[in-house]
Amino acid sequence: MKMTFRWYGSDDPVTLENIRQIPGMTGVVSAIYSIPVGEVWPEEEIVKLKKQVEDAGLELEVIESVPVHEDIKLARGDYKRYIENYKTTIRNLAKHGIKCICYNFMPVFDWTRSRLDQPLEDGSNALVYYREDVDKMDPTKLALPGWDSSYSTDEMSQLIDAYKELGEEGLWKNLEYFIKEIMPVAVECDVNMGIHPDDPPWPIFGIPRIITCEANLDRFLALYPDKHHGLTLCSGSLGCTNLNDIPALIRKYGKEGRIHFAHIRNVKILDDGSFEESAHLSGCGSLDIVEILKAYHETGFKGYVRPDHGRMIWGETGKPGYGLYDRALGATYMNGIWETLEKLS
Ligand code: DNO
Repeated sequence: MKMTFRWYGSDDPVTLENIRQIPGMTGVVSAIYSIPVGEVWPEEEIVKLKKQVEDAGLELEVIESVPVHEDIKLARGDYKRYIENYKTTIRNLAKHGIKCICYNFMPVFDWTRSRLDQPLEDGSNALVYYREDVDKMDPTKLALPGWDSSYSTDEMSQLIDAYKELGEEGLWKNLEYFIKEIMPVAVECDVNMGIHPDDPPWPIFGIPRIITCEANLDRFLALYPDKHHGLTLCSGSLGCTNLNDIPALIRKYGKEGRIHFAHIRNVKILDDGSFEESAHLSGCGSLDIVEILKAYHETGFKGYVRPDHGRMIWGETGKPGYGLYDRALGATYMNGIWETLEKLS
């Protein structure tokens, strides 16, 4: 495996120099944030980003994410042009050494939480999803980091209605169309595409979500029978429900060579199905991180790993989930487990 760290570009309070000093870090996963969703990523911009990362002594082989325009997910408006743009972006990225692209097919909202700075018992704070609070939220007036904030309340409300009307099967159909269009290009360019599961893996606000469980991951992978068509297996997204057995999913899809990128984090599942993001250590949450790494190890995983969301600790402020300290602790913990597994095998 290759240990990486998410970096949000020059505006990220966590610098490349900080990241370089985390033991065992090979590179960052990043994106070009200035390009409107749906437009082509120009080669000059890619070269600039790559050079900036490499000058700091790190690699850039993974992009998280190339976002998918809502019109593609709804198969409406300019979606054919956006799909052509997506293909050009894959080609442009491949020309400059990108080997893996992470994306998602979540309607409107990427990850959803009820609070981004819930104080925990130990004085740190973390992202949480309390069902009761989410049920009271008005989705047309929400803004969370990582979401497209360019919609007005009216536009948001229309968008949500369009997805309600589309329903799960409609979304599957549009996903299938998109995959069958882009995958031949990814195969030709030898780029691994890793879809990120829906977070959380259940429908919210009446909007369908489909990348949620084993049966749906099977259905997704069957859409295109080539290893380049694969997963970003996110332990924290799929793992915030007991219905998903993460080590079993890793063993299954890992053996098939379909996991290209591993997001590893822990979550504490609460009795009513709510969850709190916890420190990576197994004892702090509901997931067994040693078992997760064992599953990757057993299947000979050679892909990219990154510590996922961390808590805010030691007074750090910054992008929720993406501070330096707790993610660095997570990476170090995982490197320790991996080294042990290597030496014991
Ligand atoms: C959350 C992230 C996601 C992920 C996208 C991939 O912190 O894991 O926002 O980057 O869903 O497209």
